[in-house]
Amino acid sequence: MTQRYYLTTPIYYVNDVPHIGHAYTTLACDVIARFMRLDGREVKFLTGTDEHGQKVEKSAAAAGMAPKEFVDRVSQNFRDLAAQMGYSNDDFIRTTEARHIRACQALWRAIAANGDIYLGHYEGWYSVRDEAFWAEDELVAGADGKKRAPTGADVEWVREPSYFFRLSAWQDRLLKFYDTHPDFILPESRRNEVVSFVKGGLHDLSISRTTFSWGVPVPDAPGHIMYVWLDALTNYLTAIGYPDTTLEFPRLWPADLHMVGKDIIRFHAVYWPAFLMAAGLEPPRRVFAHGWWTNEGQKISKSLGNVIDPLMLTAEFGLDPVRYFLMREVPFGNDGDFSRASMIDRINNDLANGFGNLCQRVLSMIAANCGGAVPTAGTLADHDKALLASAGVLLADIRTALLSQQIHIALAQLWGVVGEANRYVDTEAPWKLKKSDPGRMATVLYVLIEVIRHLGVLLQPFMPASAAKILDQVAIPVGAARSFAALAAGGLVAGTPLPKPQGIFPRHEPPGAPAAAKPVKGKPPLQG
Ligand code: ME8
Repeated sequence: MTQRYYLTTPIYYVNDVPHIGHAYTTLACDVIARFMRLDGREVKFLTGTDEHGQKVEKSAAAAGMAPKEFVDRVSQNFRDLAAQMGYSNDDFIRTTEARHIRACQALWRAIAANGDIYLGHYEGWYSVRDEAFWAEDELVAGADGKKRAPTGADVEWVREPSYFFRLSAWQDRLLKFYDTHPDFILPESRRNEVVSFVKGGLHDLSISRTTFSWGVPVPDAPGHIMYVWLDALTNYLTAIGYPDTTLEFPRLWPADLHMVGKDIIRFHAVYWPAFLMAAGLEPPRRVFAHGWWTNEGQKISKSLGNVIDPLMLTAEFGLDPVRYFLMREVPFGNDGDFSRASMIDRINNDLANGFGNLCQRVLSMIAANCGGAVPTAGTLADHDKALLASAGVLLADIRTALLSQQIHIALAQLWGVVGEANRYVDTEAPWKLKKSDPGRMATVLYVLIEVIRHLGVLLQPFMPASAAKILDQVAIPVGAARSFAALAAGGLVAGTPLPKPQGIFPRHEPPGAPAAAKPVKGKPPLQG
């Protein structure tokens, strides 16, 4: 049976404009989704928008619009971003859809049937910006002396009738679950944080509000609107048809991966598994919380005016180089800083001088010296076999890295082989063999083009368009021959005609700078 892989991004609040942070989370999922598809799995990759709650209601009022009209407009921005970034999501969920209201109410009923919901009175601090309740001892004093949430958001005292979820009763069961599922939360530092939060004791959670109306009505409780996080988290079930057991739900649940930013780990790793277990459902298999991007050392915020627009970035540097930079620059899970200098460094060093140079040297030598066709290999020496073996084990290594969301490691492994292949070109110096030993030259170039085929196939999840160009140039047709299964199935066939080589990874030159020197015809462009 085909293995399945169900992965999700957070659903984004529509009151914000999409920025690099949102693009980052979805990109990480896109890379993993593409990898899993090429690896033969049935993939469902979900993203979408979180459209209910007080925060959205307020933003709509500020824009002078009815909430529904407002969310219809701004949700489109996120849908457009996904399309413009070429993300391969299989669905885009909106929490205002009928299918979602139905799922939320079904989940509520399942939790209530288990006796984990009771009616009470909520009195305490609420932050609309965070859509979160904060305990007195979690508050901090702001610069103006006013109490604030630990996130810096304003808090207000609210008192209203409310339904509660018996979260306090789940403390031991959650701790046991973390214990028996050591990989449920990654990275480990986040897991430790969550475990110590839960060990510190859990309060029952207010899960309905009566003072606003923009949300999912609580079933059989007029005037009560579901807490927006219970509503939002349920999207992961809605999208696979819950509660309808004839749809994808029984096959795809539990989800393999919820990818989130570190800001919302508590909701995903504490509340969500408790809600699910209370409803008799399994928690997801993995919650991975990645780090936070800053811009040239500064927090990214609308008020600082330094929000990075992913589309501007890709317009300047190209989509694939931006994908590479974001996934390679920062160990996935850590915080990262966006700097133009490091972006340009990565483009010129890793892409142009590294991978680009490898392709250009090898393909132009084949074009010039092997009649523009895949060369015929003679007997392979041990070091030829060693390089082919390094390329051969890459798939397994990258798979292992991606199954624990170590995206930067996967790329480092790929580039490790790029480096190894470039060194092999230097030491074998095929341009010297042209006269002295043309048979050996053909063998060396065969080994190299076969390595490039591996690298091109494995690059697809990370840089789809660049990988496609590489594969076009080594004459691998679109389709099954580009799947991972084809890697081991067989090498390039000697004599296959190759198209005229073309540059894959151009250098980034600042506007107005002289163009890089062109390689002299017939000589390899770089030998060092
Ligand atoms: O929290 N660096 O939505 P949201 C990295 N609706 N990632 C960032 C980032 C940054 N500077 N800024 C945002 C919500 N993100 C809820 C989620 S899920 C059931 C409901 C990313 O629009 C990161 O993934 O505030 C973070 O968790 C998410 O955007 C927050 O998106």
